[in-house]
Amino acid sequence: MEVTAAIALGSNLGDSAQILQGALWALDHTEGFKLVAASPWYRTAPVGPPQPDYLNGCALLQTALDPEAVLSELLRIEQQFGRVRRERWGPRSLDLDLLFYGDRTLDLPHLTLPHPRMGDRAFVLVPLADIAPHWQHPHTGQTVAQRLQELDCQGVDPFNP
Ligand code: A4P
Ligand code: MG
Repeated sequence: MEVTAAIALGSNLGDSAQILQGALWALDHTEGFKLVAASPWYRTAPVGPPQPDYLNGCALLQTALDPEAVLSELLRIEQQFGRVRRERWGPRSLDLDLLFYGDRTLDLPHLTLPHPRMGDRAFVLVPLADIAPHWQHPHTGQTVAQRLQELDCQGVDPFNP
């Protein structure tokens, strides 16, 4: 059965606009994924240690792969775009997070669904609201649009190349 999954894309090292565009292309051309929506890009102030601004966006996929297989494809694409893991929350050429997989909840050592920090982050919820405003969080019952109204969206600005 096909499920709709949401991916958060982020980059703040290298030519971020080109990297994110390439990552979207890779998602669309991954066996087992069908890219069904992509948000505009946003320029966002960094959360965490001081580092350059990010470009962030979100995409929706339809897939019959299970959540762990989706995550391994995301890690493969990150590596393809030169991701080198250094410090947690540090700068990265490409970060792909699995935000949700339908309304599935999961708590494995390497995969938590929905993504545990998505609800606190305007840089995730602003683009997600462009493509999935009515998705409902399985724990809180809030939609993306409802949660976004409670967040401060300063530092998340439309990106015009
Ligand atoms: N993992 C568990 N659950 C998931 C999931 N739902 N999706 C595990 C993706 N990965 C998940 O991730 C570490 C491990 O988390 C993965 O190997 C996977 O098994 P990582 O990408 O190596 O580490 P990270 O991204 O540095 O850490 P983390 O905790 O994922 O950081 P975040 O939460 O992604 O934050 N500021 C702005 N403005 N924009 C950003 O995009 N991003 C971060 C990173 C910090 N500040 C930012 C941004
Ligand atoms: Mg990550």
